[in-house]
Amino acid sequence: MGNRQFRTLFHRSDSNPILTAQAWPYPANSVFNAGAALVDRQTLLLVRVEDRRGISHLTVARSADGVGGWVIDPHPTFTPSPDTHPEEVWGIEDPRLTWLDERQCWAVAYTAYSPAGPLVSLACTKDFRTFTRLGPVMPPEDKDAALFPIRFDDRWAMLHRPVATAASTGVHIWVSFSPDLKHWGDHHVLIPSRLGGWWDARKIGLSAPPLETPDGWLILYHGVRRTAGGCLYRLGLALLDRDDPRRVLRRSDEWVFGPTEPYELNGDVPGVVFPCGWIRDGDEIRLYYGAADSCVGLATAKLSELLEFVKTSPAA
Ligand code: BMA
Repeated sequence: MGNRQFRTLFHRSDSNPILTAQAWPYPANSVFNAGAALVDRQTLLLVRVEDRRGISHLTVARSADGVGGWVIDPHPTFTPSPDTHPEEVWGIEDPRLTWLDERQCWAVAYTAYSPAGPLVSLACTKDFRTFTRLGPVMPPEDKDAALFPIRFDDRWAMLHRPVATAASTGVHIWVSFSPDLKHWGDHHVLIPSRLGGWWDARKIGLSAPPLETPDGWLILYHGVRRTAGGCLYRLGLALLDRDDPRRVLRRSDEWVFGPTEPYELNGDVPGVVFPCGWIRDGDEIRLYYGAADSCVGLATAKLSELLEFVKTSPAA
């Protein structure tokens, strides 16, 4: 008899959900889909906060151990600026954070919700107090973007997820390049969504930013399964070539993390786990994810186990 269990790579924190709207210092409908960074040896989450209008902004929460004792900014930290950036009139959402050593700043790739649809915007910050906008970098509809921390042959690279409305086989993760973070081109489909009954059929998108490892760039992405009971958001892994992020080396067939707990199955959007950030601490990975578009959960994994799993996944 073989092993009758699927392998568990990610382990939920006993403290879940670690951040909720009830614990927020000001009125919030929901707090979810947080970007993550290690800043001054503290874990910093840039949390998406949705108000009762339905408009989102981003607020910083800090913790010494990344699990509890969160100190949350008493007011919204990074807010939409529709007067100067009309594309943000319906809010800013789902930030992914990347440290750019060359510029000595954190890049924030976020979704600006414009009347023409969601699009990708970039901003930079050194202190998570003031943010300098680079403005919109991808037209609608496009979201789920993150920068790589380094240049490849002198060019910055970004993963993102455009949506083509014409008869298409689904929406895929793309990679694009830029000399200056402002002008983007040389667009390639990188990870296509699958078809039919697959867990990641027709709609996928990047989750946390690409993580550099000796084996290549570890990619965590979400796949959306449409069911009669609604959509299920689950996570899979892929590995990109370290020197050429246009090359997918491996891609997991099976999803590795999905909604099972009450706080993931009940909320504004049931059946969703949606990470926007992870933090590496030695061999430990701490994954921060939005649960049911309502609260923030934490799951941990061993990087060595994730790599072992993805390296034994099919060649892409
Ligand atoms: C996606 C994004 C996320 C959200 C998810 C589930 O399209 O809009 O912000 O968490 O849907 O509702």
